[in-house]
Amino acid sequence: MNKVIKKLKKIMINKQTNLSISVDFTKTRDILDLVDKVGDSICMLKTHVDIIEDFSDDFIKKLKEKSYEKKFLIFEDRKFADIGNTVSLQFSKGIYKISNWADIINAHSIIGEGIIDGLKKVNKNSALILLAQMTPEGNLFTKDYMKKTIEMAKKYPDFVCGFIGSSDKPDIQKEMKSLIKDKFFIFTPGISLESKGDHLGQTYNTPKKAVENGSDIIIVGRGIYNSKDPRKEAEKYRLEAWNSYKNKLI
Ligand code: S5P
Repeated sequence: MNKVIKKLKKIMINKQTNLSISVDFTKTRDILDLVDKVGDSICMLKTHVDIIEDFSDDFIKKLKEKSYEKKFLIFEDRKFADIGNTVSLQFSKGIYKISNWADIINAHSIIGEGIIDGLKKVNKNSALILLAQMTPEGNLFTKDYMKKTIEMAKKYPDFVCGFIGSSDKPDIQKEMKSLIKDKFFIFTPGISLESKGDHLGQTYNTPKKAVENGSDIIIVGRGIYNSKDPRKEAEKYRLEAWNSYKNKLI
């Protein structure tokens, strides 16, 4: 089993959570404040560093410290999608130097195995999630694409830790789960207890539904960080997701 998954499982069991926050704020202060509120409820924090307006190495230092203190992993949602050589540079160089700090990254499999090789050569400590599905309405992902993505991942069991799934096409996510069993995790965004969509194509399902359809980790953004009381809301999501999931974790 992938070593990052082992780490994640340990955190999930200790903290009784399969909730990941997606913190899509553009100011570092807002991100760090949110972590203080929801850190105890999450096993993973998902970032989009390229939307941050005041990014600095000091921010990463503080975020890493909080991740050690509160015990969660950091997933940089960069969605790499280029040739192996380019992604290896995007992963390790530039302003963000993602390979220095991200426990988990993700990439599009449409490029072929070269993208996995390019990322793997940079850093053997991070783990990779491949996008096997996506949540927006009208996307071009198919069942066949999902299956081919899984075949590709199976060649890299030490590096690939799982797949992005979507509860919006539950039959595909369920089939994905049956193909990967407990060898990989399914990470599912598009989760909300209240909203059904965002008028820009996003689709939502509840934590319970996502887990019933095979999800291991639910990823929640606006449903938590835009709520009046993110600490309370995160606990609500954590409880629903964990109660649906706890008996499945082996
Ligand atoms: O298919 C996807 C894949 C991802 S990683 N659909 C998604 O929504 N995401 C990400 O999950 C997206 O980039 C965003 O950061 C988060 C969902 O945010 P929310 O506010 O809609 O919960």
